Amino acid sequence: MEQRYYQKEIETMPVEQIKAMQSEKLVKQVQHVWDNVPYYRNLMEQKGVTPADIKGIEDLHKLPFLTKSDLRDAYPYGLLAKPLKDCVRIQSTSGTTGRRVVAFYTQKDVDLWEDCCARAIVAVGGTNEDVCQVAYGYGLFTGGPGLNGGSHKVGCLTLPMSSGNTERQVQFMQDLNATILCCTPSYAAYIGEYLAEHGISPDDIALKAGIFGAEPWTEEMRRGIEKSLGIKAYDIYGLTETSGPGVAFECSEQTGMHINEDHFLAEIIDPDTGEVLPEGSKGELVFTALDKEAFPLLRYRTRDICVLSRKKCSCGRTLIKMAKPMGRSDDMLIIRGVNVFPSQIETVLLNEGYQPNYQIVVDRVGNNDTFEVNVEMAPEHFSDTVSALTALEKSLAGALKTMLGINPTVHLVPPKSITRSEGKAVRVIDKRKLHD
Ligand code: DLL
Repeated sequence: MEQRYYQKEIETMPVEQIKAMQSEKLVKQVQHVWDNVPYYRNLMEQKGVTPADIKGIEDLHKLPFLTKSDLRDAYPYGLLAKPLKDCVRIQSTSGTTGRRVVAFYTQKDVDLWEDCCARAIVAVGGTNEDVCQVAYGYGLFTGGPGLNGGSHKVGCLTLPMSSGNTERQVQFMQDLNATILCCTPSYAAYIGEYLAEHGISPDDIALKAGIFGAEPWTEEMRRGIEKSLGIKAYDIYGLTETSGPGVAFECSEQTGMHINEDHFLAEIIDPDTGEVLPEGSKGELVFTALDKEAFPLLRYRTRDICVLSRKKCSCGRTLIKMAKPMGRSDDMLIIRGVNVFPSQIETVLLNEGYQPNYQIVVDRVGNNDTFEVNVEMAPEHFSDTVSALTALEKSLAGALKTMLGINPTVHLVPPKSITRSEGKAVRVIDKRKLHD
């Protein structure tokens, strides 16, 4: 693919220059927060740090962390760094895990966020000749508004579909020749399934690329989506607290996401000790927003577990890359004392020829954890005999045991019996929490 960039000078800037730029911005941002956010100033004072101690990115480690619980304590205005009259927008998380985060934006914040999304669209080959179908949710969720803004900046014809109503999605996709699809990977997989069921082949649609994120997904799932939609599937990462999608985006190499380092300074820390880890280590991702005016979080702990790499990228971008996050440390299940990530289970299922339609059910009976994985059968698994089905379940349980180290009970369930998601998929039902 011919390489195009949305902001070439930044995206291909020599690393030393990016670092110098980050240092300069960090010094200013720390002063801005100190002057305007008493909550964070108080955390700095508790740690005995003042803005004078922060002379560049080498001093970043001196600053205190911010966590989700700080966001809860400070809800809704406690971390706001600009008067409300200067803010033009809020976005928010769904709050399904008990944390509702409200993020504020000035017009400049919206503008820079949309630039980040525009970089992602151009990186997958998007131009003003493209038709970009945005099937992330619109509203408080950042997916729809972020990609919508990026698509406008690139000059694509934007289809602001929002999520859901798959029949209408496919109708517009065909009638208006959509070339780029933006949605969660689980919804993309569902659209692929819908096309196959309705006898629509990937050759009947004009899609060439997809920008999928907002939840963890595996390489195996990428290959499945690419095949079912006849496209290249690219990852995009972000979180409401740091603006939304576009903190990092994938390029033609498809080996991880470039972090928009001119706006976001990334660190990897040991989640238990808070110690900063060297490049290449696996740990918790921490972000410092360098340009945000209204909601400028410093050293924000994302809980996402991943690895950073400065390996040279064939796309020419010099921005550091993050690997696909393997899940959040708070998504990690501890079953019978063993750490289990839903993404590991997904990898096994797809390798064994199943679709990524599954649900993990964990419960506690007496002092023992029960661990069940419900997986939809594929048509080739249908059999008249119970013993054939039992053999398949046993074989899949064996493959999962090899990956995880513990033995699940596998239930093969009829196709379509697991609810499809139009947004983020619900993979885990942990009944142990209900008893606590
Ligand atoms: O999910 C923002 C977004 C929208 C990103 C659209 C990409 C596309 P939140 O709802 O605040 O924001 O959830 C943020 O989702 O901390 C990760 O755990 C997870 N996440 C986001 N992108 C990815 C990804 C949006 N590409 C949380 N891979 C983050 C894995 C992701 N996990």
